[in-house]
Amino acid sequence: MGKEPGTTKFQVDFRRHLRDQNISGNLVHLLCEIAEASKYVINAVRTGDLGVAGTSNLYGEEQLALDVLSDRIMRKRLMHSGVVCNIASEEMDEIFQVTSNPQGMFSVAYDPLDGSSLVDVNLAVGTIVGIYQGADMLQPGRRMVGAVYILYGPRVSLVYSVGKGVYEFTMNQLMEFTLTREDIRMKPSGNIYAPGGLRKKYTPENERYLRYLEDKGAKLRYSGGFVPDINQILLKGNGIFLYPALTDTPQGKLRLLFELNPMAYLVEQAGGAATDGTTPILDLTPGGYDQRSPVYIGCRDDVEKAREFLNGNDGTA
Ligand code: FDP
Repeated sequence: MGKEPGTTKFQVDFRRHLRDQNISGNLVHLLCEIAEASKYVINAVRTGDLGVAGTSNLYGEEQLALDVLSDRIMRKRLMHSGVVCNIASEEMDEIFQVTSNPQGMFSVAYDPLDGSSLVDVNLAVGTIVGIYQGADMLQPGRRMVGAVYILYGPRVSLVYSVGKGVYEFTMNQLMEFTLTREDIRMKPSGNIYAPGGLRKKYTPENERYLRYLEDKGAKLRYSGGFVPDINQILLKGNGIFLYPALTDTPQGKLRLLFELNPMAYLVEQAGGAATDGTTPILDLTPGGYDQRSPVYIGCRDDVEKAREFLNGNDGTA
């Protein structure tokens, strides 16, 4: 809080903003703990060891020392928050139970360092978090009580929603998050596209959809990091990100609990949409913590168009 040197604008910090949102004190506390943890993660990203950890995660992916460290930072903070009963992380093999009494507690699913293959080339990465009331995380994402991501780019920003709109905070020189955008809204349709996965493995329906986007003049904007790619689309209010089913991986790549649900929650809150091609992402019931899903996420009309192409209703069949 207070005035930033050189400006006359009153800075609204994260905690103060949350207190005005009419949400429980426990949820305010949890969100502030997540924001605090991100300060240590960015410090690790900026100065930590870029090498491999010599371990692999649940998906058989080699873990970087930074993946392991970021995971530890997040987990410790959540464990000691006093308001979390269960923790699931993309980097852990099983659920970490903090307490067996979920009364008044939250469960948290997170990806501590998404896009970590970009760390060694100094591109933007992020942390993604989904918050559930009680002990159960294997329920449709629509039942989440909040979602957050933190983007570690040239600046550090935090975007969150607790179902009352989407807000962006940016870290200042004192490492405080101050409000930079309120009530972020997406346009009905856009002209940016971010297509994940190898294109030669796209199915004919997906290939036709991509051609449709290109023919309508959409610009390619794909960094290979889910957080910065979604951040661009969400904050510009413009465009679509897709990671479709590939011919050899029908479930695509991205994980429902750790990546898709939190982003779908934020994008829907901003007036956008997210589907797996048939069903809204937030209505999918996860079969397990490691469930993946194809995804089309962004401006409402562009997502609807993807659904039409995938279901053969695009007029070309
Ligand atoms: P990464 O493997 O670098 O961690 O799910 C992780 C992710 O990156 C996303 O951040 C990104 O959108 C996607 O994978 C990129 O996958 P492709 O390289 O197959 O496009």
